[in-house]
Amino acid sequence: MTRKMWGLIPVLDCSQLLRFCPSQCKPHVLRIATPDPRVDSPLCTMSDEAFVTLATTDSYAKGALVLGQSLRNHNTSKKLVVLVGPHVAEPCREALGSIFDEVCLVDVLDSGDVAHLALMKRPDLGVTFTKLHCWTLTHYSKCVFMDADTLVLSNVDELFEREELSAAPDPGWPDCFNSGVFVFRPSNETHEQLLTFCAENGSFDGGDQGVLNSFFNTWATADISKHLPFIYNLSSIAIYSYLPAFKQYGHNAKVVHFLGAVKPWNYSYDSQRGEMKGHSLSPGQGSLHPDYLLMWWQLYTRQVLPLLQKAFGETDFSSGLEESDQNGKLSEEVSEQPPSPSPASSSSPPPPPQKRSSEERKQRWEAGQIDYLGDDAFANIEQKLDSFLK
Ligand SMILES: [Mn+2]
Repeated sequence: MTRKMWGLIPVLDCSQLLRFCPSQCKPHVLRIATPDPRVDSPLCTMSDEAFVTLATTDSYAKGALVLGQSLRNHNTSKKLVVLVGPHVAEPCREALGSIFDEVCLVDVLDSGDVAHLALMKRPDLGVTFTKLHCWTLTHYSKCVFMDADTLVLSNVDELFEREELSAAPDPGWPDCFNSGVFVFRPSNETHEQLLTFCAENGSFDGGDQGVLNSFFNTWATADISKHLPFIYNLSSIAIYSYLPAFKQYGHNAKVVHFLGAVKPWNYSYDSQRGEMKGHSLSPGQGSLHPDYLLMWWQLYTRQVLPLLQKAFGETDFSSGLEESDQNGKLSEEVSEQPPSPSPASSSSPPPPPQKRSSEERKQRWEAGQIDYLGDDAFANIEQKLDSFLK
């Protein structure tokens, strides 16, 4: 019912946005989508609670689109808000506008206030300051922030029963919370305190997680109800570091977090074969669970890509898709291979993948060179694990 309303939200283009004078902009966030048509409409879901995410680049915008759509697919009753940085292209914002209730442009450089001053002092923390802007969404009483590299597997509206600041433990240092998913209460006062704190103390990890853990520094010990179960922020890193626990509890997972340097959108996908292509990876860098990765790509190709194609129109953009030609051979893969020595060999089938001995595989695994899409695919690991557990 509410979905029909999205078409009514006017999305302003860049020139329209420029008419907003930054110095007159009292709120820290420019709301691109005007709320008026919704407020007056009886069809509108009245919710003063929202899921909030952040996209600072076009790649992260893809992540935000997938996350937003996954929340819609699981029938959230909450509003969806995306904060976008100034570098996100107009067509991406337009696509975001068809999934999110609000697309808010955050330009810390233009905010002319505490945020700007903080940025002058700590220019390295630009993205962090952009994320902290979520505290200025004071037209909501409570929000759940979710990183654009998360994916929702079931309805998670119950998170709104929690208080600020609720979050799940970080898999790397469980006395810290992971800032990929957290419950917070928007407040201009908290926002200013956070910025001042940030400008004065910096961030011990260079990002928002360091700042937030230093600021909400009693999280580990004060109130267990603020510890979200790990199933609300399951990272692939944790899956591989404690597989038996994943086998025991993994099926309850509600939110997957693609932590780490390699994100789902850094892979490419053959939609005809329904396969991931991991060749953009250097070995050992990635640690994404193939099943969740596939889920991300399926949602992206079915529900997000059409929106991007519509918004970009004739303009080229990187879809991340690879097309198989009639022979079922990947065109992009072919172009990456060295030229064939003779025309005859180019039509012969590709050689079977090299079989590694189990000792060699073990060595590669221990050296961090894990073949997540091949020998070390989750199905194979699970099989091995089953043989131990039986
Ligand atoms: Mn993240």
